[in-house]
Amino acid sequence: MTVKTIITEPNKLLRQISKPVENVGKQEQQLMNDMLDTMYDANGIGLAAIQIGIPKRIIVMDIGKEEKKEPRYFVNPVIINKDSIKNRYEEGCLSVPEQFAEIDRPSKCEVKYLDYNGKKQILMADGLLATCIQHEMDHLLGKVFVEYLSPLKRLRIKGKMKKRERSLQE
Ligand code: GNR
Ligand code: NI
Repeated sequence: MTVKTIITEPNKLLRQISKPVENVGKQEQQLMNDMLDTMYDANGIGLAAIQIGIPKRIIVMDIGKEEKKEPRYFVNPVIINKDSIKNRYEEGCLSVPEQFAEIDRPSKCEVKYLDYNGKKQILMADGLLATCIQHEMDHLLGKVFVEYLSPLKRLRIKGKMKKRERSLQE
């Protein structure tokens, strides 16, 4: 169990496409443990492996209340169905620290994946869970939520990120 460094924008690794995992073994479980530690440490509700620099199709998530942990693990997730109705959420990303924006995504999605033990699962997600799964799956395709924004909004976030970077270096 180790807290890893989360990669932040701008970094080419975040554009990399993650590869499916061949089997869920000790190494993958170790990675999932580290990802969960890293996510909890950063107070996030989800994390994709690429955010700690590993281009594997693995996601961890916990949208539960702080008191009781409800970790979820998704290996090789595939969305098999999504609602045509959209839902708007104010999203943030641990790779774009302290920046938030409203994003529309399908309000529900059905996802098939392998769990922590390599067992096949199907989940019908809605609400924040559906939003978070889609946000994480974008990371697996090298996509970050700011790419949904207008060029102007993106530019503003870029500027704020630079400013934040400078203030942290002082
Ligand atoms: O911690 C996170 N919160 C969040 C809030 C709304 C929509 C998506 C997210 S995911 C984010 C963690 C993260 O960056 N995962 O990739
Ligand atoms: Ni993110």
